[in-house]
Order: sequence, then C-alpha cells, then structure tokens
Amino acid sequence: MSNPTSQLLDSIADVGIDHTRGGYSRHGFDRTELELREWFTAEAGARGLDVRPDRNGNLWAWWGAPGPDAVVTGSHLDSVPGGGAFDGPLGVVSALVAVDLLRASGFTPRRPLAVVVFAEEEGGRFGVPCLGSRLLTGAITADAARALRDADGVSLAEAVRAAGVDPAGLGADPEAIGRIGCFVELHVEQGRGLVDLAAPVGLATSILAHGRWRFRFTGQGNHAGTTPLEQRADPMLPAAEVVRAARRAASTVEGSRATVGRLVPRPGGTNVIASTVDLWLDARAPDGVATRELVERIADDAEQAARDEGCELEVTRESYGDSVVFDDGLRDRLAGLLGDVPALPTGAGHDAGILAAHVPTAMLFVRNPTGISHAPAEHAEPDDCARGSAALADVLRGLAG
Ligand code: HGY
Ligand code: MN
Ligand code: MN
Ligand code: MN
Repeated sequence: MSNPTSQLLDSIADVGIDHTRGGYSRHGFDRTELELREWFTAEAGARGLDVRPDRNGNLWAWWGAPGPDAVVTGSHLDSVPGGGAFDGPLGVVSALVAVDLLRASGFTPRRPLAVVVFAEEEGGRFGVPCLGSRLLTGAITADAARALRDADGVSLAEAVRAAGVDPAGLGADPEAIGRIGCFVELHVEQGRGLVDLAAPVGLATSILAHGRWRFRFTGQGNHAGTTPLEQRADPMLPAAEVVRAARRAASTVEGSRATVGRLVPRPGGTNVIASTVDLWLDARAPDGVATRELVERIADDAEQAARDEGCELEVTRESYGDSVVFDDGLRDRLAGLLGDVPALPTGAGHDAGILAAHVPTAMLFVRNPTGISHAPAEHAEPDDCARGSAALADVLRGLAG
C-alpha cells in the first residue's frame, strides 16, 4: 500500500539508476544529484519553504525566516556507487512529508524550522564522506576541499560551479551553525537491529570511529608474457595481501571492521603487469585508539608485502572521524515524544555525526527488513516509511511547537 512518503520516494526512483552495477549512482554535484537538487527545490517550494543554498552547496529549505535556535532536519541525496534507494533520500523525503503532516494539522512552528540536504555525504565522487557538512563545520578546510578531484580529474571547485556555488566561498560557516538549535536526521537503518527488535522506528545511540586510507603501491610495469617471475615488482601482490590483512586485523581488534571495496591497478591491461595499484581501506572501530591499532596492523603487513615484492608503498589518510555518542538529553526528549522506541548504535557514518560535535543532534532510524545497505537490496516497507515520517512530524512538533 503506497502513502505520501513512498510516493515521494517513487517520484525520484528513476534518477541516477546505475545499470552497470545495479542500484543508484548519484554523486556530489554530478548530473543526477543536480537533478535531485532541482526536485528538492521544487518540492520544498511547493510547501512554502524558502530554499537557500549555503556557501558549500548544502540546500536549506526554511519554514519561517532563518533564525537562531532553529530546529533542523534532513539528510543527503547522493549515494554510493550502485547504492540503495533509501540511504539519504528517505531522510529528505520524510522531512518533506513531516512538513505536510504538520501543516495539515494546522501547526505553526514557534522556532525557525529547516529541512537541509547535505552535499556529497557518501564521498562517492571526491573521496571525503560528509563533505558538505564537513565544509560547513570547518572539519575540512576550504583549501583542502578545493584541491579534491574526482576520478576524471574534475576539481570540486569546478563541480560546485555547476550547482551555482562560487568555489571562492567554500569554507566554514559559523553563522549557519550558530542558527541551529538542534539537528535530527531520519535514516533507513543499515542493519537488522530494528528487525530483530520488531520495531519500525528507533533512535541512534552512537557511531563508530571511522576513516579512509589510500594505499599506493608502486612497482615496475612490464609485459605479462616476457617478464620472468623473479624479475617482477608487481604491485598487485602486496595489494592482494592488504585485502586479506584487513579482514585478519579486524578479526583481532574488538568491534572493528576493515574493508577494501575499491582497488585500481594502472594502467589496467590484461597483458600488462601493473606499474601502480591504489586501494582504499575503510577502517572502523569503537574509538580512535582501536582504529589506530587496526590500521597500524594492516599497514605493517602492507609494508612487509611491498618489501617482499620490491615495491614502494605510500599510505595517505584521506578522512577520519572520531566515534560519536549522541546527546542523550535530546535523545531522551525524542523518546518522550515517541514513546517506547529502542535505541541502538550504528556502524554507518552520517552528517548527523559531523553536526553532533557542534549542536545537539539525534537520529531516527526506520526499519530495513533486509538489513542490507550500500547495495540495491536496501529496503524499507512503505508502512514503515510512513511511520518514520509520522514519528519525525511528532518530533518536530515537540521541538519547534
Ligand atoms: O560510509 C558510511 O558509513 C556512510 O554511509 N557515508
Ligand atoms: Mn551511506
Ligand atoms: Mn546515508
Ligand atoms: Mn604487444
């Protein structure tokens, strides 16, 4: 049975479909995300919200004049490569439906209320997750951001221009942060916690510490047929070792996870021994100490494997965020507004995790029956989507009423 939330999600179901990988590929300021930004601007405008992009390309839709102590909700519209339909969009769509529900009930906010769409949350194009919220809070400098390039060599500065953003203006926005009284993000759960608890909606307690490291192995490009094994310096060998070392190390560091999901040999010919291999390690753990321990173990194995094969190794940390424990005062307030809902941790990063260091922040989760995310099997039932929007409306009414 469809409802306003599932219908609104369906209305963008064709944007950014990725037929090569399945799922969606919508990335920061690319054609599909620009299309979704236009969609959001039209939908928010149709609800009488005043849509204003900030200097970093995040979109803010205001109910009432932007002002201090605002209640802010929202999420992101970009995806990972081959991602699901709910991670990000469910939070944005639910916020728009929550505004509908509040208006239909005759509600008028006593505090400014905004729906925000953060840019490039997945870091799928420029490699830094939560790029829009990191720029907003100063967690990444404007210079570091402007130096970012996508796989085609397009700089972030060039990309934001396509969204009408002046790259010279990128950077921390203390005035925008200063307007936020609290931030609540609704998100599809990326796991089976709510399924196992038989609950449609829940609250977040914490987020794992997590970061991304690039391992660049340099060997000697050569001919696959004419190069004897003892004369090779093949960077694919140590790269393959890192994939296994990541799993090995994570199985020994309590509560940690380590993944290599992206590995790029260059030049990438079938009959060519690669000259370089880049791989990216996604490492997560309950805190910074455990994350450092995890990455050091993997890097040690990588260095040994590089030496064994006569290759060079360069390890670069591309992003890192400490573990987040959400403000239990705000979470308790939401629990009071929602009644008996479970609270559970997440291993997934979110813009809420970036905002939490600056303003009282909470997250609402919606049940995902498959428990799968960052893949086409990610799902939320229409009834649970509707329950999520209604819960968000109750929260916004309680906080802004
Ligand atoms: O990678 C993450 O945890 C988030 O989905 N960006
Ligand atoms: Mn995600
Ligand atoms: Mn997300
Ligand atoms: Mn030849």
